[in-house]
Amino acid sequence: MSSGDRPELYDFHGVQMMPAFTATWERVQKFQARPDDVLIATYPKSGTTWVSYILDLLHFGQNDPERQTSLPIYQRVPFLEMAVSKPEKGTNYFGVDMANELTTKPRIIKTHYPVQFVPKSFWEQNTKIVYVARNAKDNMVSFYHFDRMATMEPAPGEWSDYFQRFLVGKMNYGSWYDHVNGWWQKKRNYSNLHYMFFEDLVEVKSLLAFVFWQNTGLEIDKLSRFLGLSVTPEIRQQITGQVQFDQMKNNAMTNYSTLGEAMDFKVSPFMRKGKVGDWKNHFTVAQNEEFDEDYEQKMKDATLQFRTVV
Ligand code: PPS
Repeated sequence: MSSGDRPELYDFHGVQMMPAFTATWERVQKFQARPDDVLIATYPKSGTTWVSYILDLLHFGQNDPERQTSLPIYQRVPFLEMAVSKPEKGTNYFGVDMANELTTKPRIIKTHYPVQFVPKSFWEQNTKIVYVARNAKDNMVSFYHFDRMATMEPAPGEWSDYFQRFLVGKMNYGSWYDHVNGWWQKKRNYSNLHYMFFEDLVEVKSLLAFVFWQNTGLEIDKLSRFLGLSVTPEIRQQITGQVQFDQMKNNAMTNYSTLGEAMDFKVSPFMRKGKVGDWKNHFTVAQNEEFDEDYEQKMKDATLQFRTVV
């Protein structure tokens, strides 16, 4: 699975993980969440950066213009469990320290942990949590291209092997199926959890100009209500424009171009396509059939539904 200096996955409390996300486990588990923190939780490649940016703009977009031009999203929203010290690659990142050092109110913090790994103080403090899920097919494709270009990830190998690995959960952060279901179950007994979907955020362009931005805007409304923020229609429209794919792709604060050598954009950019349905360009007919059959076995909870096209 690994090649060159790419890391290996290993079993960590029953989940496939890589060392960069478990090295500070004890300290992360002791992290002291606060009632006014906001945690964004996702399976990798589900729209984390997109929703992180929306959260940041909702909270700080109006009153801190300098933040918008000088602080990359991965510094504004620390990645709690990430621990990487590779000065030769321009990377030195300890998310737990960065989260502890945040001076903003709220502190917006990112994690890819499955629900059972989340530090207990988040539950004890009744912290607001936003979970973003993306349909498995597009999630797999996005993860594949990310693993090709993110030099700190395990090497993806051939697409056909990657496809099989995804089905059995041999991915960094384990099984997509367990992740999305675990968080969905949590909603039943933890009301401060807002579960949202990548597909709902994507704009469906209509010929009628007045319905442009409708979908992103609706999701921003729902998020604002959950966060207890009142957002004017003007601000909602402004944020909707700022978080469209092309805007974020061209924004050095959101496109990860400032990260150094940890990502090789010549292989694939971080802001790659941002589409629903790109899986159709990757899945063979046979793979699609195998996937659908397997999916039916694994996704028994009919209340959790994904869209693979918009
Ligand atoms: S990470 O590394 O886990 O934090 O990645 P994450 O941010 O979760 O997911 C990256 C994918 O989200 C897409 N993206 C967007 N799509 C549409 N619109 C906007 N504004 C947007 N921002 C990020 C990004 O392009 C990755 O998906 P793919 O399919 O690879 O393009």
